Amino acid sequence: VAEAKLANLEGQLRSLRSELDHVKKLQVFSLGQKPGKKLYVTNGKKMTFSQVKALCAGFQATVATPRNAEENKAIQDVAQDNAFLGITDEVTEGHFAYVTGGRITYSNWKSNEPNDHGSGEDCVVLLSDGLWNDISCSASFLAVCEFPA
Ligand code: NAG
Repeated sequence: VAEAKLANLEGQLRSLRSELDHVKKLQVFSLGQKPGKKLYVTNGKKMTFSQVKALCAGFQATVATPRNAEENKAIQDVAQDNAFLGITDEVTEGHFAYVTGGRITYSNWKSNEPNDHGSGEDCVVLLSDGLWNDISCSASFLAVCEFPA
């Protein structure tokens, strides 16, 4: 009886592995995933920065954060619209840092930005032209999450 149950479980495991393999291949194909490159995914929705953080965290992901020009372009291509980046100066005004920790080592600010305009701007939006502007964290922009390479 125990042997029969084990054989049955082994069969189900084989079937699940095969199905998972199939789903992974479909995902690579449909998202244009590149080996060794971070994956950026948008839900196509505009939301506040805290909502974007919560959305990405729910998928064990983080908010899209470009570390170089190539990643900046990859996010721009996925977003096709103004999108929040995982960078803020909420901790120390004027010191932009990754939400995941550490001062930024790459930036692509639009001229005269960041300027902490009006009542203050602690978040960062990637504009459709690829340049960055600091913006209010309570404004709504496209959500783009980042999955590790
Ligand atoms: C404002 C922008 C501000 C920018 C400024 C430049 C919004 C809500 N505010 O319209 O971030 O620094 O233009 O003149 O987009």
